Formats: sequence, C-alpha cells, structure tokens
Amino acid sequence: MAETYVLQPDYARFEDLLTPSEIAMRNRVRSFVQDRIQPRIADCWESGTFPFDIVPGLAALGVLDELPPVIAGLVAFELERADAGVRSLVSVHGHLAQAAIRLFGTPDQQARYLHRMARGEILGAFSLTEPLHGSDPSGLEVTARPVPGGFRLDGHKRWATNATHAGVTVVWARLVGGTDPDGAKGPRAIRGFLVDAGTPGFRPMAIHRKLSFRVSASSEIMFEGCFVPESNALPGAVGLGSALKCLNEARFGIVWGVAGAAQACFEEALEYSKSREQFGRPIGAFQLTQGKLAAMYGEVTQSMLLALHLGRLKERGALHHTDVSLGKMVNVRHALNVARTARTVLGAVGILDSAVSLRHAANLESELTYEGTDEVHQLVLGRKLTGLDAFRGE
Ligand code: TGC
Repeated sequence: MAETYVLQPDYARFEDLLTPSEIAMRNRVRSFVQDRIQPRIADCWESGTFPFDIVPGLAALGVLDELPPVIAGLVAFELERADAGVRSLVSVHGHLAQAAIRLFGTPDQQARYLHRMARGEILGAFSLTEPLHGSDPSGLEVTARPVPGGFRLDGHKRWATNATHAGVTVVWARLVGGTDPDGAKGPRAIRGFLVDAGTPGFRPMAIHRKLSFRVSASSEIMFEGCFVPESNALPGAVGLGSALKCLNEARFGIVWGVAGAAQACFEEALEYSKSREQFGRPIGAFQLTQGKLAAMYGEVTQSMLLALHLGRLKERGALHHTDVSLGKMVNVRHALNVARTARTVLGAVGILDSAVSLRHAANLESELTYEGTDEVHQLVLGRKLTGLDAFRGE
C-alpha cells in the first residue's frame, strides 16, 4: 500500500525567495507573537482593549524603527497573523507618524521624536480623516490659524489609531488667515503639525462599541484653541500630496498584513478539517472541503507573492503609488474571501472566540474601508488604466 504523507503548505516555496536575515527577523517576530500576543488576543478582543504592555517588547525587536521594505512587510504579516489591531499600532506609529516626521520634519524635529519613538518611549498617531471628510480629505475642515509664535488648531478629527495613547500626533489641518498666499483655499493649504500629548485644547477620546478592530485604540480628537508652536509645524508637509505619501507607506503595510491574516485563517481551517469528523470521516476528506482549501491556499499564496513583489520594487525605489493601490485592493479582497471561507469550514466552532477566522473577517471589513476604500483603489486604478478621472469628472 502506498505510504500516506501530508505536505506542510509551503506557499509556492515562498521562503526560498527570502534572504537569511529576512527569515531570521520573521522568525523572531513570529515567536514573540506566539508567546506574548496570541495567548491573550481573544481576551483583548472581548474587552476591546489594546495590550499596551507589549510595546517595550516590540521596541526590543526593532519593529518600532525604520526597516527595509521586505522586512517591514514580513513584520506586518506576522503581527497581523495575531490581529490587525496589533499591526495597525505599529503601522500608524511607523508608516504614518514616523514617516511624516522623517519625510517632512526639520533635523530638530527628527532629533526630538524619532529616537524616542524607535525605543517605544512614545507612540505616534496620525490624524487626517474627519467625520465629514473620509475618502475625500481634500475638503478637510480642521483649521490652523497663525497666531504669535505658532498656530491655533480648531475642529474635529476621527479614526486616528493610537491617539489616546500617543506621545505625538501628526495632524493635518487647513491653513486659514494670515498672510500666506497659499492659505485657505489653495491646494497647498493643507499642512502637517506635530501635536504633543497633553497640549491644552487637544482632546483625544476613545471610540467604543466597535464590531471590528476591537483590539485597536481608535480615537476621535477635538481641537479647541489648541496652540501648536511654530517649531512643531512640519515645514515639508505642504499640500494633500504630503499626507497621501504617508498613506502609501501604511497601505504597503496593509498589503502584507492582510496576507498574514489570510494565512492564519487558512491554516486554522486546514488543521480543523483534518481532525473534525462527520459522516465517519475527517471533513477534509470531502471534495467540497478540499475545493475550499485549495482555493484558500491559492489566494493566500497569490497574496504573499504579490506583497513580496511590491516589496522588492520598493527596495529598488520603483514602487508607484498605483502599485500599492493594486496590492491593497487585491490582497484585502483575497483575505476577506479566505477568512469567510475558513469560517464555513469551522462550522459552529468558527463563531467562538477560540477560533480566529471570524475575528479576522470582522477586522478585514474595516481594512476593506480604511486607508483608501476598495472603491477608491478601484478608481485610482481606473484612472491609471484609462487616463480619465472618475473622482472629479475631469
Ligand atoms: P489627486 O489630485 O489625485 O492628488 C493630489 C496630489 O497628491 C498626489 N497623490 C499621491 N501622492 C502620493 N501617494 C499617493 N497615493 C497619491 N495620490 C495622489 C497627486 O500626485 C497630487 O500631487 P500634486 O503634486 O499633483 O498636487 O487628489 P484627489 O483629491 O483627486 O484625490 C485622490 C484620492 C481620492 C485618490 C485621494 O484623496 C485618496 O487617496 N483618498 C483616500 C484617502 C484615505 O485613504 N483616507 C484614509 C486615511 S486613514 C486615516 O485617516 C486614519 S490614519 C490611520 C489610522 O490611524 O488608522
């Protein structure tokens, strides 16, 4: 009789495409996630809280500092295998807040913030979205009015991850008044500012009762006469394009992160299909289940390969923001398919918090929407393919 053997999924020998140092970093992060995060993630989800005591451990791993693109991607992948909220904390801190300071800050600002952020002494947040301005941030209404020595910020922001716990928040506001010819209406009127925790008139508040991203400090922020000194205005952060440059970095992290979530769901379903018996056989022996497993395996593998390809382009400085839109749109769709399918393999067990797939599916519903909705990325690609702008009908 032929020997029966089971191959571990190797995702088209994905690991062969990584360097030894990339594999070493991935393994270190995977161990940390398995030991320090996985055992408590269901409780964090249930209580709707982020386990902030892991931040020093994340800093010790080096993941709160700038990393080469593929390593940063692998880190996002491993963190989101645990939960998108964990990956988001690191993405917002690094890809958005640190990136803004690195790209647009003065040497003094970089010296004041970046080292402390890399060591996890302070967290970063990033605040662009407002209650009335999500997909179209060009209309944002939070104002920055020049006053002696700096600016006064007023208005209302929403959906800023980490803001309730951040030492510094990068805030995008509309310059009004003053003598600056770019003020108020011009395309260069949107500016970036660094707002320190505890600044009078800066009031971040937690958003509660979420059905997704429960392990994430989603925040709303009120600005009421919030004084920001001139030394905290980011001189290079001029115009919406500056904010969008930072979003590219975060979207790149999502391309990788959601592939990690998809892999976690697929592997959960695969294991379960081998042990769960119905009609006298493991459910993995049924053709319908094998069809689901094969389809999930294909989607996970495609996602990983696309993420890696974009990462290698980024290393060469050849990644265009429309490539990131492609990756974000495709990989979130794959991951949602995989998470939902995995839940069907798990049956009723799949609705308990001891299983991961439905939690990932709930998070992926947010990821379909944030950092550019699926629809925004479709239209970015449509504009690239046709040369016609569906956003503004020009
Ligand atoms: P558009 O005319 O296309 O562009 C204005 C300027 O920006 C440039 N640009 C980009 N640059 C870098 N990366 C990108 N992805 C870019 N997209 C556009 C563009 O070249 C232009 O530059 P310039 O020099 O010619 O002026 O702008 P538009 O107003 O037509 O809008 C285009 C659109 C819809 C694609 C853009 O507005 C968009 O991406 N909207 C989605 C916004 C979004 O993703 N929001 C989510 C933010 S997440 C959040 O706020 C929470 S923070 C994260 C957290 O805490 O979880």
